[in-house]
Amino acid sequence: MKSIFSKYLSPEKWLIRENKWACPEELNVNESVLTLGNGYVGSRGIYEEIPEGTEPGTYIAGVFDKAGAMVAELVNVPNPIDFRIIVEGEKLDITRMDVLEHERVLDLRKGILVRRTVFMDTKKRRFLYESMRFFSLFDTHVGCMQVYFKSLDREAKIIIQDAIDDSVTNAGSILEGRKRHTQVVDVSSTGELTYMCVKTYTRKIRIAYTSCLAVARGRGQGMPTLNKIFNMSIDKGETLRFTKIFTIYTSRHISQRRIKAIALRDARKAAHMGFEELLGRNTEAWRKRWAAADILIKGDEDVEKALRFNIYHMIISGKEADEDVSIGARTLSGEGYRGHVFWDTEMFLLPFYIYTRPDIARNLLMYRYNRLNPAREIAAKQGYRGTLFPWESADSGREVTPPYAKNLDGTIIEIKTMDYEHHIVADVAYGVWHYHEASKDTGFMLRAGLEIMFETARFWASRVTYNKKKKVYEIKRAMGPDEFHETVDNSAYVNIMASWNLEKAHEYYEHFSKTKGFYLRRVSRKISLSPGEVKKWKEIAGRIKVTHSKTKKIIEQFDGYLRKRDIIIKQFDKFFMPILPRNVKIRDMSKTQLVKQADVVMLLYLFPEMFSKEEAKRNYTYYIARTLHKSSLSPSIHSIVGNEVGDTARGYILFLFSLYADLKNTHRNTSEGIHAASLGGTWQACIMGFGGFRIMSGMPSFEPRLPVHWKEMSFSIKWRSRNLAIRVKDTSLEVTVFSRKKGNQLIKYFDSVYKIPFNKKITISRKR
Ligand code: IFM
Repeated sequence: MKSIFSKYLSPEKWLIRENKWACPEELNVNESVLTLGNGYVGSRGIYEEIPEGTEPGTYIAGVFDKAGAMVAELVNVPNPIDFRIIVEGEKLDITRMDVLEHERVLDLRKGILVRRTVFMDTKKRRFLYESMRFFSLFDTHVGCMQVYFKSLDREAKIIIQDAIDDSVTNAGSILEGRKRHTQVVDVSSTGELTYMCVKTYTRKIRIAYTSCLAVARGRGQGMPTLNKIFNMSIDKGETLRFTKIFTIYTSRHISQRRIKAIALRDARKAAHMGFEELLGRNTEAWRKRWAAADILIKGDEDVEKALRFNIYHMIISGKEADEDVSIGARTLSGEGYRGHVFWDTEMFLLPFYIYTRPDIARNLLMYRYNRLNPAREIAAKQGYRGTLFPWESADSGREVTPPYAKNLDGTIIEIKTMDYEHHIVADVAYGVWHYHEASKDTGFMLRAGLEIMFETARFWASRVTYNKKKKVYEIKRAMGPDEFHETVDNSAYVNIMASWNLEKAHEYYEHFSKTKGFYLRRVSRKISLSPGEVKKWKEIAGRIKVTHSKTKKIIEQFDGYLRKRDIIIKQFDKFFMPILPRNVKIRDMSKTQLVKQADVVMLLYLFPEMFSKEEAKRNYTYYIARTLHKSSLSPSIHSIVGNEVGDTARGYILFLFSLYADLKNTHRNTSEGIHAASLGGTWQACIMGFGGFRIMSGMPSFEPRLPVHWKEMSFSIKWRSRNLAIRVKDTSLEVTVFSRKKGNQLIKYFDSVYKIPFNKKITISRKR
């Protein structure tokens, strides 16, 4: 792209390109893919002129509303990216005018979106339109957009329309139709700034916008204008420059009384700084984020770039310094799943933040902690003790799973996940354990982590039933990750996770009673926990039923699974992904052994020390032949386990499928937003899968298995206040431990443990 903005762009390996204008089917997909954001706000990659069929989406972390919806949903707030040029009666519009040249580029390294389009009107006059915008990662309330407009053939009269469009609506699921969640409560202008404040209907959250538009001719000084619609004339060959700087604040963190004053004050500061300075601060913030998060792959530049795309979307989804928001299943890039938070966060996304931005990981867990009370209410309502996190969560922490949804075959079905997918309880506990194990953040455990661990264990102790005859504890009528089988008894995933949760809570209790007795007593008092109750957890944990099939020598996914109709998948699509056998209907899935997503295989991944290599291989081999991967959460986990058990070719294909989930729209629904779990799963498939990184016996352990054509992979992980720079090669591991504290770092490489001195590059080698 030869653009006025080219000078800002990073090298090609950081650029995602839209080379041709998105045809109607791709329009909304590309809007998700090219989303900009900074954790605070997400803004879909729309065309500024708002063409027909576009789905503008601006979402602010934590801003939900319920007006007209079955359940609370992420609000599509007014859109600040609305800028139109009308040339003598014809709107510059990618869907209406002839487009002679077009390109958009998302710069992953800097979080900027650049566009260059040459339009031709009905009188065959050509116009060059170039734009660039970003939502600052440094000044997270600030966004900037610059537009250059040039008349290439003749002089022309033009009308400019600039807006913060408050008429946007949530697209509405197929169930309810479009709905608007905000109403304007204040519009005014002061000095060079326009101000608009809207209020959400049910939650009454105020969202305040300021905007400052400056217009310049050629290289001239920009003149601010308060006009939203105005006429101009442009000479042949002349260029006009429009610079829009806007700010967004909500009353989530600022009192309603002060919001206007703060918004205007900061808007003035931003306007004073100007485009270049704001861009510089944004670029520097991105540089720091990438320093911790980048993964370099020698031998496959395409994969490296696609991986960066996945990481980019996680960077723009993680909010700093906010213990009250989490990340929805479609991030802040679309309205899929109404912005709700699932187990996707703790099991798929959290590891990325744990190892690159532990403060954000901690926030995500604090979001759950701050919603323990509603979760206690959910447990009590279902007749249990402790805490039962909602299957789908929004702002309040109450259950927001909608009662109906669209099934894979397009039919509308009743949803049961909220009544049975109780594994969410142990998933959150697993997240707490994972974060603590990698960070040793004792402060977090004392403030929040222990309470989560104890209340989740308490839930399971009340959820199990004792089978006197068999002398085992059972969990009846639950649902594992494989949602094809809705209410099953003794799901292996649920039972093993429950057992692990009980065991871990007991272990933490013992450990902290010895090391931090005062604090432990405080937590225990708060939740009326007695040593007797904790002892019982241990007893239950050891006797929870998990069925192993003697004939097949595998774990049975749930009671009676192996008696279901056995169907082996034999056909695959162009991505080598399984095709549903013709003679099976989606509605009959529960009668078969077909699996939707990693269930038993998920356990193999989560508990590497629990299963021998042979066991892992047997189970993987059985289940992979029956798994349809009808969830974006599935391929990455199967890739990791496949790679570990020697199914490397398929492991790599599954990795690619996860890697390109959104770039290639492989699930055909990227238009509804980026698949968050796939982002995190892809990251884990690299670091945990190919890098072979796990926590073993409390230390970082590596058993790398790189794809054959990858020469090396380099990445960093944060480990207990240290930074480990890792370079993985076929037969060696290079480690540098950056640390302020002296002392060796123990690292396991295959079967041996090495003492790595700090601040020194060490290479460990092995024979092939
Ligand atoms: O959490 C997942 C679930 O496991 C499968 N269906 C989609 C949900 C949101 O991604």
